[in-house]
Amino acid sequence: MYRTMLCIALPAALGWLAMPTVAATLWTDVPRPDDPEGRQWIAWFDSSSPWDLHWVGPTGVSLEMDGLDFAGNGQLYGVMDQTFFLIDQQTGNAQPLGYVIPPDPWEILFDLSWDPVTNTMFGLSWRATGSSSEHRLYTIDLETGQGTLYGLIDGYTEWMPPGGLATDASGVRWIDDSRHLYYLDPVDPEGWVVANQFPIYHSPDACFIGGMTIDWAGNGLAYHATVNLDHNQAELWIYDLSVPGGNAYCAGTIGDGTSTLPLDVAIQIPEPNTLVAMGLLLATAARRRD
Ligand SMILES: [Ca+2]
Repeated sequence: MYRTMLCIALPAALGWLAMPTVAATLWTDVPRPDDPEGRQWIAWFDSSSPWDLHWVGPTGVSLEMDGLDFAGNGQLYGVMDQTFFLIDQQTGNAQPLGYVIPPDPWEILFDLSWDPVTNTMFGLSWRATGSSSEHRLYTIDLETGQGTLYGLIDGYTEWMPPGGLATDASGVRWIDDSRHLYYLDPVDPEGWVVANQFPIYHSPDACFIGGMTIDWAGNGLAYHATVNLDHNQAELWIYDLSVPGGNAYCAGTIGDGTSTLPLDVAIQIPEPNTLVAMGLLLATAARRRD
């Protein structure tokens, strides 16, 4: 509880009370503290109480997923390093489907994001060699896991990788660095994707390498799982993208905040449930027009 209060106290003064209160269900992959084998588990939580994890089951993979997202088919997918997984939502088991890119010690995938406009899974990678680094976007085949290079990100000046990739309802892709969010332009003929800094300040604390998702079918808020290095704990941050320059706050620790390493904290929302609801609404509307 002390950790949770520590997390909330400062952002509250920055506008927390003005934030919308509609909650989302978020999924993550973290080591379960009371698992004697120390395995990685799939879990879900409510965005209003991220410390209260509901355990699904162990992934069977030795390391944590770097990214998670649901596709339009209702399935949950994950990526770890270069491998793409299908994750069983009842057991937590992660089945490897294939490599997004060939195994490579210099390039790893950091997050996934389902694009609801093009119905395509995207992956964000970081390739670092010496003092230079590149950030790349791939499209990913849901059956084979194979990636196709979509574009190189330009305008992102941090050497470190962006931790999160998320797509909003209009198909705009967002990434984050340790302090800011960026929105991406569509890929240009030269294969570049320009990153534009969004004037939202993440936190006075040092946070980096997490996972990000946007509740594009619901309240439009962006949720970012991150490790706060000043507090040395895993936290959930929430951004209101409709208010430029304002409204970012910490909702609390993820689990007890102590069991998550930086690469572990990818979160996603169960978008398919909303898709089904939207489909029913559209079908009903169509019948009324007939
Ligand atoms: Ca994501």
